[in-house]
Amino acid sequence: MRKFPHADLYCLTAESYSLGRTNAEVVGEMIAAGIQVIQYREKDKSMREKFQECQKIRQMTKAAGVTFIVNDDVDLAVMTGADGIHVGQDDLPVPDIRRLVGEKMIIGLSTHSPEQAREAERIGVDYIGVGPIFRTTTKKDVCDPVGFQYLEYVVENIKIPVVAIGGIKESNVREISGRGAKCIAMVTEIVGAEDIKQKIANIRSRIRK
Ligand code: 3NM
Repeated sequence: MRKFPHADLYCLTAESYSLGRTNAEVVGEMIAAGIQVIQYREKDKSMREKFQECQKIRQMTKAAGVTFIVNDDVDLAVMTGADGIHVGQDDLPVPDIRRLVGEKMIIGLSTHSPEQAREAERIGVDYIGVGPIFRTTTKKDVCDPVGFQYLEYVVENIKIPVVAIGGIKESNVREISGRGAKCIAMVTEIVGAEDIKQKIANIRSRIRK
């Protein structure tokens, strides 16, 4: 079985929310805080820039033993030796991506309904994103919040790993972990924190209490 690591938090990059820091700088802070899964997600850069950033972040994550996942761009994931690729419902079909990337690469899929979650399991996705739990403006064209009902459905019925995402903050994270989500993803709450290490420590103390 392909390995999506056990991880309490799943961090994503977004330079425009990072208070002037580069994606690589932010990733360095995340690694220093002990984050185990990092996704490169960057909507506003050229392919060449993204390639160069992913090469650097791949080096950093590899040295630290951190799982590195690339959003959307299968070519970028393959060419930089990422551990995984994350796609959405309107991206290339997962079985076709699987043929291209082979059995070892992790494939993650964003899902927004029980039907999509069951289909993800059927076609061999390694983990699903479940969201948006709360309203978020970080992802453009995202659907309305799916709320707790869909989260509770996947926790009870889906066997592959689940990553809750969308509008999750230090202030509401316990509502998510308390409903059985083992892995929680945040973008702006973490990249937009002045002190990323302290923010991650605060979030963890909320999850574990
Ligand atoms: N995917 P923030 S919501 C990247 O529902 C992403 O699939 C979502 O950003 C989904 O933590 C989202 O800043 C953005 O709300 C989450």
